[in-house]
Amino acid sequence: MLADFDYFFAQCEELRNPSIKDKPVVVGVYSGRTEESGAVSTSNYVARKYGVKSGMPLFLAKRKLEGTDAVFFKVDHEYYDQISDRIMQIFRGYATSLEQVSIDEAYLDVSEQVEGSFEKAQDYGQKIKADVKAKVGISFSIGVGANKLVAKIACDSQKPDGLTIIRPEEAEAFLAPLAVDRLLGVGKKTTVRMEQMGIKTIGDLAKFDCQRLIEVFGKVMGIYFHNAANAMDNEPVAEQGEAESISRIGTLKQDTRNLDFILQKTDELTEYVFKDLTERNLSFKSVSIYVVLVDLSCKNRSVTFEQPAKDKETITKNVRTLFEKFLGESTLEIRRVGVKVSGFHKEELHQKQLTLFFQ
Ligand code: DCP
Ligand code: CA
Ligand code: CA
Repeated sequence: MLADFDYFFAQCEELRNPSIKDKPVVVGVYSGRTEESGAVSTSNYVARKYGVKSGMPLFLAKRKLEGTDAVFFKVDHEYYDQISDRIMQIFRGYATSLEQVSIDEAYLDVSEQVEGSFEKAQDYGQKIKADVKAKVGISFSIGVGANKLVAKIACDSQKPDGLTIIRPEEAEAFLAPLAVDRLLGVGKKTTVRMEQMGIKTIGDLAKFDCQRLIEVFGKVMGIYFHNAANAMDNEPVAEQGEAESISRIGTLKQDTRNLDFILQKTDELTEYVFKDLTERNLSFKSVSIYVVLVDLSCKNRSVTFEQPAKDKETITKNVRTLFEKFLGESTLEIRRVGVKVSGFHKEELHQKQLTLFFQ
C-alpha cells in the first residue's frame, strides 16, 4: 500500500488558514533576488485548474492567477515536517513495516492486517484515511497492489483523496495503456530510445523481447524493464533502520549573534528532539549544534560524555555551552540553527528491536 498526501505543502497551509480553502493556494520557494523571483513548490487543485504547476516560475503562476483571489505562501519546511511526522506515526500503528520515501509518501506493508485480501484492503484504507483526517486534518491518496510498483502507479492514477485497488489479476491490463515513463527509472533519454524501438506504452514494453532489451539497456536494466512492465516486483517494504541520531533544524526570525535570541529557538527545537527521544525511550552520549551562517556556510560543534544521559537539561545546558563557544570563534551572523543528540545506547536499540519482534 502506498500513501501520498494530497497537494501536500498547500494543504498544510489550508489546514492552518481554513478560510483560504476555496481560493487558489500557491506555495513557492522565493530565491530572494527580487520580490517576484522563485518557483512554485506546489499548489492546491483550485490553482491547478488555472494551469499552475510545480516548478513553474512564480511570476508565471501570478500571471495565470491574475484577477483571482489567489493566496501565496513561502515554504515552511519545519511546519510541513511536523505534520508529516504525525501522520507517519499514525501509519506505523497500521502497518507491519513502514518505508517512508519522502516527506509526503510512504509504503505500508499491510498484508498481514488485511490477511492478503484486497477486499479488506479497501476498508482498511478507508479506515486509515478517516483516522488521519480526524486526528491531523490532512487527506491523502492510497494505491493498493500486490507489490510496491503497482501500488505506486495505482496511487498516482486517482488523486486527490483517491483509494485505488489493483488486484493481481488486473495489474497487467492496468499498466498496459500507460506511457513507459510512468515506470521508475524510465527518464527522458530512455523514453526516446524506447520510442525509436516502437515502445510507447508499458504494454508494448511487456510484450517486447526481453533478450533485445538486455542488448540495448544492459542486463540489469533490461531485466528490470521487462519485469516491471509485466507488473513483477519483489522489493520488500523496507523499514529504515533505527535512526542513529535525532535532530531538528530551524530558521531564526532574523540573522543574529545574540545568544538569548538563539537559545530561544534552540529550546524550541530541543523540545521536539526530547519528545522523540522519550517516545523511543533512548539515552544519548552526544549533543551537537548545527549552524548555518549568513554566507550559507554550515558548521557543527559537539560534545560527548562518559556516561549516557536521558534528560532535557543535559541537552539545553550543552547547547548553551556549545553556542557560547561558537560565538567566540566566529564573527558572522547566524541564520539557521539545529540541535542533535546521538550516541544512543546499543543495548537499548537492540532491546527495542527484540520487543518489536516479539509483539
Ligand atoms: N515539491 C516541490 N517541488 C516540486 C515538486 C514537489 O517543492 N517540483 C514539494 C511540494 C509538494 C511535495 O513536494 O507538496 C510533494 O510532492 P508531490 O509530487 O507529491 O505533489 P503534491 O503533494 O503537491 O501534489 P499531489 O496531490 O499531486 O500529490
Ligand atoms: Ca503528494
Ligand atoms: Ca509525493
